[in-house]
Amino acid sequence: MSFPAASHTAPTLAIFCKVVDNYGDIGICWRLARQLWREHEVRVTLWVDDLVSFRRICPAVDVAAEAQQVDGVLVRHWRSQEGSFAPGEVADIVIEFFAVDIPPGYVEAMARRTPRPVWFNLEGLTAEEWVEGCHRLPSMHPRLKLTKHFFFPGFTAQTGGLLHEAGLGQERAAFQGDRAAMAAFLGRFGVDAAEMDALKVSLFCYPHAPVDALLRSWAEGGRPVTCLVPEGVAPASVEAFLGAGARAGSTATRGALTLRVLPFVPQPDYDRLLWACDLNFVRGEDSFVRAQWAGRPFVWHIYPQDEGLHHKKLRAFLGRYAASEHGELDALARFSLAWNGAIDIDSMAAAWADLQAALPRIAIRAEEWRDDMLAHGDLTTNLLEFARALRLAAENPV
Ligand code: TRH
Repeated sequence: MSFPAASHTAPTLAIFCKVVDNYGDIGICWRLARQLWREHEVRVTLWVDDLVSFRRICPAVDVAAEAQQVDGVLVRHWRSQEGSFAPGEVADIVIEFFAVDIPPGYVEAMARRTPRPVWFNLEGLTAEEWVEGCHRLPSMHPRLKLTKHFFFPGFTAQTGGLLHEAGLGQERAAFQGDRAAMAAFLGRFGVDAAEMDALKVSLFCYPHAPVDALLRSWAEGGRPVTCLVPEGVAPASVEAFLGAGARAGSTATRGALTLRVLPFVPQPDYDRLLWACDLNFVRGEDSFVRAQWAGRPFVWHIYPQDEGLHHKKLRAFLGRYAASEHGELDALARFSLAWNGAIDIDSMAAAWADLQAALPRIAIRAEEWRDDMLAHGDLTTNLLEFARALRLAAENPV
């Protein structure tokens, strides 16, 4: 249970993560935790409320363990808000993910600790402009002598950037440059040699996406399509297409479309899936970002929010990614808006035909965008630099 000895005074860091009803939040926190340890030797404690969901993206997790070491990270089962903590148990840097409520006993201990920890609220990703004004803003605790700072991921230099591991680009380029490796990887899911020449599409979306219409367009289209869909995604549409229950390994071909159901794969394999496909349908936050690093065309299904707020966020992203100066990307913008129910379209087949025709141009944009995003540095390094600056400022008050 003890940490590997750190050779220097790397800080300790605690992340508090609630899984809510999907995998995205733990997906992001787990990625962040691993990178902090691997690349910065930060000793991380990841508090997480739902180990069963965690295990789906990281099979090494023991769902019965109160505390366990996984990939250099101390994972603790966050069971309740109860309990008291000693100041010595508090990390140098404390991150609440998405404004979760940290246990009050832990917050009290933060206030009693010397020096007080650097405290961040790591927010959700949005392309909206207001984020630049709120990134790094402080917020005083109403009662205790503690200040929390907002940290926003984002797509511009005035935000915290995006999570990106060192070496990811080289790994991706090597994989995408090796057709045999991609064929072997996809072969694990039953994709055969002939399908390697089809348009390979991965499909990850929320249940309300118009999947039936899209599958029909692919089946009736002129170009062979192989669609790879993780188990449990769009189950009604997938089962209707298969004409049977959908399990990992289920497959059917109708017209030009072969559909294959995949197991829910561990996170590193999900990256490979995105790298190996010609087009990726992604959702939420983490798969959305991973699709951007894949450098391949993607369609985003945004997490639905009240009062259509998600449509505003979707338009803000499309405004950056598929802006009018990239007029050739209109097909992508239109398809994405329709996929998310932000506009009505007469025909999915026509929207798909337009998108398919634009794929070569979108592929160029995907690489361009990836390079632009990398220029902002990576979120983990940006966050640590900000923590260091805050610590320095606290030690040397003006
Ligand atoms: O699970 P999501 O819908 O997450 C969402 C978002 O994070 C959203 O912002 C949040 O508010 C909401 O949950 C509650 O989609 P997302 O973000 O893409 O996360 C999925 C994770 O699962 C991501 O880390 C990739 C991973 N994954 C695998 O590891 N294997 C797989 O086979 C698949 C399909 C996904």
